Amino acid sequence: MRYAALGGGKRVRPVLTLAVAEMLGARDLDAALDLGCAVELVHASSLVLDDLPAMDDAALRRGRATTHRAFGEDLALLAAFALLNRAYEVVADVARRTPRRRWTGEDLLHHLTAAVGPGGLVGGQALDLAARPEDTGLERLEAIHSHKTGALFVAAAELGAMAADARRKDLEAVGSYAKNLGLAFQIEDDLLDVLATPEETGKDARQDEEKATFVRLLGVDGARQLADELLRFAVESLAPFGRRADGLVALAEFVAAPGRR
Ligand code: GRG
Repeated sequence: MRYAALGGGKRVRPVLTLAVAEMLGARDLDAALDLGCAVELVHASSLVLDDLPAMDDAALRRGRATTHRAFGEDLALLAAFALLNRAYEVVADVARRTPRRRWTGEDLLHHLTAAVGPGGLVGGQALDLAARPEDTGLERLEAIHSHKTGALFVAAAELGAMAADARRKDLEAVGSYAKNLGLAFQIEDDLLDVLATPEETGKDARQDEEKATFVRLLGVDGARQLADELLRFAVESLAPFGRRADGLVALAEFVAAPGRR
């Protein structure tokens, strides 16, 4: 579990949780940090599962052996389930110790678990496994990745908003930001798969070569354009927050950077 969760990674999702909580004036940033860590544990769990031989069969992740290559498939599976359950335990602990006016512990857990299940990571991965590149168009690709990647970004932002006891309309605004940010992030990930070296990405070369991807469908320039458009939409959702949103705008700029070499 420690190998899978602590071995590097950009920590974009927990940064999102914290930045949203801070922007919306959360008093208890420790609770927000714990919620961000719960999201990161879910993410780490999903990477272990995604790398397994039955899925992507990846050898390299974050610049070193994938968890199953280092510890065996049996322990990797157990670590993935344990990370997922630890994530839910962390959310339940936060709920137990922090009184909140608008959002209950059930709300926190519901938003995270829904992002993992059939309407989130698991559903997106199933759609991805079933997708044949030759008949996967833009709409389907967006559906795959708004589940596989976008849903956890949305949950990360919403948990940050809940930690700040945000009003529903603010929660929806940051959710819309995160949905577009998540999709743009996935497109940048696709761009890196073709433009960057394994030394730069820490992953196997051309891992997505056989898959339906935004770059395969739109080309490098078309994929960049779509990512830019999504990032513009993302930043537009932050208009109600004015300068308080500077941190989230900077996060969108960070997401746009890697595929631009
Ligand atoms: C039950 C948790 C669970 C998942 C089962 C395997 C699976 C379903 C889903 C896979 C989801 C997945 C791996 C999506 C890819 C998302 C993505 C862009 C990953 C790369 O994220 P980065 O760049 O990675 O944030 P680092 O290493 O920086 O943390």
